[in-house]
Parts: sequence; structure tokens; C-alpha cells
Amino acid sequence: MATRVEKGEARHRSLGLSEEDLLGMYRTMVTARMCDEAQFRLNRQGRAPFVVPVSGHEGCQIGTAWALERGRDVIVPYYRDMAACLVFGLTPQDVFLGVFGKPDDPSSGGRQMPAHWSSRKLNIITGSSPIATQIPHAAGIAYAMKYRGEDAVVGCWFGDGATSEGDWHEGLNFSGIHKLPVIWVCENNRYAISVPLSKQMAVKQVSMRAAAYGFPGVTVDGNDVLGCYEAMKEAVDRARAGDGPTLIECMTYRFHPHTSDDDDRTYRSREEVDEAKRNDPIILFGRYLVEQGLLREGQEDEVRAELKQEVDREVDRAWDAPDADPESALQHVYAEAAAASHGATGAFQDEEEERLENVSSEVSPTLEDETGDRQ
Ligand SMILES: Cc1ncc(C[n+]2csc(CCOP(=O)(O)OP(=O)(O)O)c2C)c(N)n1
Ligand SMILES: [Mg+2]
Repeated sequence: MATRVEKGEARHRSLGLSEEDLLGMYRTMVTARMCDEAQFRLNRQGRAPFVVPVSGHEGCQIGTAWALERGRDVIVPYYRDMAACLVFGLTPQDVFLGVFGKPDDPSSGGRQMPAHWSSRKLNIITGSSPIATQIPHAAGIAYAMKYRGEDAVVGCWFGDGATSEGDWHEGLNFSGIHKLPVIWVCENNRYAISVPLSKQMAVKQVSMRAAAYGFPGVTVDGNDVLGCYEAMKEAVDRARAGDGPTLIECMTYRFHPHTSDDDDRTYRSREEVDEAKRNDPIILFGRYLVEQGLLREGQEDEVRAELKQEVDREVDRAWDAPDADPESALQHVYAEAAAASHGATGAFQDEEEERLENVSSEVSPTLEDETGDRQ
């Protein structure tokens, strides 16, 4: 039995988080880590051609995503956001269907590279591979929400490298002008592949740039899950109240190379990586849960073993799932009319057909700006 300690001024309570929330956050963090370790193993075994690691970023992704509401809000993640997507309802099974390029992969039916997360059902918006292209998408979605009077907000994540792109400036500027209900979350891991921060910007922090767009910018410790939650909750409340965007910069670190195709020994010392691992957000949050009496001393290893077993089971299920019909290779890659005759199968296909039916029966509204001019 866990020994209950006097909670007194427990930080999570003042943030309105229940014990159930805390354990849910912790288990999601560990699940993401187990998925990451499994996908790297599969890569080395030659079963997964390309993987994008999340390890090190779980704290800031889960802390921020937890403050949004599933089924109501919309998330616009980037490739490193496996953990944020798990919060929004993507499952380890979905992750590995994508890793293996299976037709039931909810993100793209195996058409996109892995880690290009997407689910219409879960309000997860797909991204393109060029960095920062999701930023104008997120601003546009937030504009549509405001225009339609929808009671929801957009959460959009990106790396520090993305903030050097023109798309980033345009999206943030537009969101500031129109006071859009969007929260911009930068996962600052100090590198854009091999390019360090000092070669990307002449200011100290990404958050300083928010001033140029007319909304608040804050920097938080990305290894402090509750700190990330707190900053995001405040930003979500602001957005829901109609007070516009916030830029949150989470200082984090990726423990693995950029992707399975990268060799980070060419640009980072092993000492630097080891130092970062000492501040592993999973270890720090596990300690907090032990202090709060929510986990027994040493129970972290049991949770890890239990979730590893679950993830390994999902890897096997995804591996055994049917492969795509070779005849369907062109579907969703070229025009629908040409692809339809190739008869793809799978859950992604069913959803896509339903979407196309809905699109053709919808009348698109004409947007007007605040002066009433048609655009
Ligand atoms: C426009 C564009 N330029 C370059 C690339 C190649 N590229 C892919 S990921 C990446 C690094 C992005 O770094 P950052 O935004 O900091 O995210 P991180 O990978 O560190 O999480 C680059 C340069 C690309 N995909 N698109
Ligand atoms: Mg980076």
C-alpha cells in the first residue's frame, strides 16, 4: 500500500488536477516512452523503416495537451508529438499501424511518412513535412472557429527551428491581429536537427517574440509537467474568454537523434545528452507522485513493466494487421477519380469515403472580415 503523506499545499490541487489526472498523465508519459523504445528497436531490426523519437519531450507535450478538452478542442501537432496525440485519444495500436504503413493507419492509411499524425474523429489535424506549414493552418482553423462562434480553441505545437520560418511569423501575426483562440506551444530542444539555437535566432528566448505580435509569451521548464500544465491552462482560459493567443515556450531536450536516420554524435557531446537525461521528466514526475503518496517507492518500475507489456502486445497486433492491397498503391496519392478504381480497403478508406460524401454535400460559407468585406 502507498503511504499517504499530508498533502497540504499540493501543487496539483491548486491547479485543479485530481489524483486520477496525475496518474493518467504519468501513465500516458510512460506509454509514449515505451512506444518510442519499441519503435527504435523495430527500426534496428529492420521492421520499421523510419521513426521519429519523442523521448525527453513527454513532459511538455502531456502537460500542455492535458489542459485542452478532447472532443471539443482541435490540436495541430508536429511530427514529434506522439505523446500529445496519445492524450487526445490516439492509441499505441494506431502509432504502430502508422510505423508499419498499414491500410488501417488512421493518419493516412499508410500513405504518409510515420509521425504525420491525423484523426478526423479525434480533432487531430494532419501536417505536411515542410517545417511550420501547420502554423497558418492552426491560425486559419482558429479564425474559422471565431467566425462561426464555436466554443473551442486550437492548440498548436512546433519546434524551435520552426520559429525561423516565414510561415511561423505569418501565422502568429495573423492570430494576434484577429485575437484568435489559439495557443502556440514551442518545444524548444535547442536544435533543429544539427543546427543549434545560436544559429537560428539572435534573441535569448522564443517567447520574447510574442511581444511583436501583441500577445503574452512565457518560457517554462519543459521537464516540469505541472508547470507546463499551469501555463497552458492559463492560456486556454484566456483563449476561451476571447482574449486571444498565447505563446508558450517549453525548454526541453530530445534524448535520441532527430530521427532514426540521424547521427547526433556529430553535433552533440555525450556529456550534454547524459546531463539532460538526469532531468528526465518521467523520473521527476514519478518522484512527485511518490512524494504525494500516489505511487509506492519503486512502483515506477512496475508501471513501466506493465505498460511495456501492453505496448509490445500492440506492436504484435499492428504487425499482424493486413497489409495494403498493392492495387491500392495510388489511392490518396493522385486524384480521387483515378484512385477510386483501384479499390483500397481499411478503416482509413471508410472514413475517407464518408468525408468525401460530406464535403460534396456541404455549402462552404463565405468568410467576411471584421469590416463586413467579403474575402
Ligand atoms: C521548410 C523545411 N526546411 C527543412 C526541413 C528539414 N527538416 C526537417 S525537421 C527539421 C528540424 C526542425 O527542428 P525543430 O523545429 O526545432 O523541431 P525538432 O525536430 O527539434 O523537434 C528540419 C530542418 C523541412 N522539413 N522543411
Ligand atoms: Mg528543435
